[in-house]
Amino acid sequence: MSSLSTQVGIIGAGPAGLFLSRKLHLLGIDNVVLEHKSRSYVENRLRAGLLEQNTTDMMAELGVDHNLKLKGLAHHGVMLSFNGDRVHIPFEELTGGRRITIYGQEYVVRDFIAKLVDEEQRDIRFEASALEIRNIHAAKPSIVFIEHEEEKELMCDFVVACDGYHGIGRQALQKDSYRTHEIEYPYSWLGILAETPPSSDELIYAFHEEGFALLSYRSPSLSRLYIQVDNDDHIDHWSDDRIWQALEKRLGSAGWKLNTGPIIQKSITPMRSFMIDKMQEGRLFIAGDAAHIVPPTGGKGLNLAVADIRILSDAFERFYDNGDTALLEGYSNEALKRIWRAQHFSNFMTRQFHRQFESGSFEYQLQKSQFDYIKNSVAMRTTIAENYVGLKHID
Ligand code: RFL
Ligand code: PHB
Repeated sequence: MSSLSTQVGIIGAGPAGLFLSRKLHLLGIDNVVLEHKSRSYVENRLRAGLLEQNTTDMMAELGVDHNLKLKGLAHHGVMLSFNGDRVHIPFEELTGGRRITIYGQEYVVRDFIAKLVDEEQRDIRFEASALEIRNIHAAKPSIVFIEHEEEKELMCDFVVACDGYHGIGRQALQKDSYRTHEIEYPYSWLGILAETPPSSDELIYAFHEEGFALLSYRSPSLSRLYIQVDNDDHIDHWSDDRIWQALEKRLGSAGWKLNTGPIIQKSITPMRSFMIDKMQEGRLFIAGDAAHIVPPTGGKGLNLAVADIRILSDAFERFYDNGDTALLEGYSNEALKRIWRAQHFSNFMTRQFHRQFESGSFEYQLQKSQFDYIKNSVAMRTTIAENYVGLKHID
């Protein structure tokens, strides 16, 4: 088996792997990224859209914010709706000027790959699948991977698994050494991308008796919208007309009109909360979706992945600077504080805005009463605003 070596071996070229690779490179730490899909596949994977200020600040620090500055859309507030009754949450006013940027994850990924591969010819290997992580308790762990049908071994000082929920990294942790938490919600999101100008300047999260709906966008001429569907529903049951009717009804409020247009992409995603409470063992570190999934209602997944990378890259910086392992050993505990906060907020937004209970039932009345409280209380609106934009520090 042919062998190569680096300081940090990274599995996965999603946001976590790409942010980490760039940051380590700027710190002078050699790294190789193995990505099992093709470049065009990862560049066109449609997912998140909402970037916290912590994330856009890090893109600026990494020098990958040129297109973000040109095309990112500043998002100053959000609209929440309950059966057509709306309340506005103005972020900047409630959080001392912090804000959100709407910029698709697919654009973030393309910008990083252009920087790393086209500009800097770095060692990012697409269609290279990690098969096994070896010797995580030894001084030189390795990743066995397959590329062009040939098995190879990447020798490293450290392995970082940024390989998403279905990756192999988590499986390499000793089975009974950590706890797993998981909730499967009894609904999914049907998401569409449509060639039509957004019908609102701000995102709208709506509870409706027929189910949740979310209005978001990607550009002044592209809208991104989601509706709640059943877990066993199928995309073929949803004609374009049926989707637009559902959106119109669920997002509707007096005097407001939904813009429609050609739907260019549609897919269904199940909603789940998932996490492990230990993200390191020996010289293996787990980051991003590989360690935690939040339902997308809080817009936190990508932002959490980036937050993990900030903590981990600071720890590598310290280690390669003076051999101090304290920050590496503290990585998991440090990252978990923000992960729990995001789990809580995402779970709250999910339960608050999805339909799960009969109208008039006890649980429904709780949802309704909580919405009325949001409308009536600046304190509650502030709580939502500061969680939504993301806390700067969590101690
Ligand atoms: P990713 O993006 O899944 O990347 C993991 C990469 O690892 C590769 N891989 C392997 N490579 C080599 N060998 C192997 N054995 C491998 N196994 C896997 C995979 O091919 C892949 O390229 O994880 P990462 O980097 O942790 O990033 C996480 C984010 O992608 C995710 O949290 C967000 O998309 C979640 N999310 C949202 N997050 C936000 O912050 N704001 C949002 O507005 C938001 N909206 C969303 C979302 C996710 C959604 N879906 C589809 C789940 C909306 C939706 C609908
Ligand atoms: C998106 O624009 O894709 C998006 C926005 C907010 C969310 C989830 C997804 O909470």
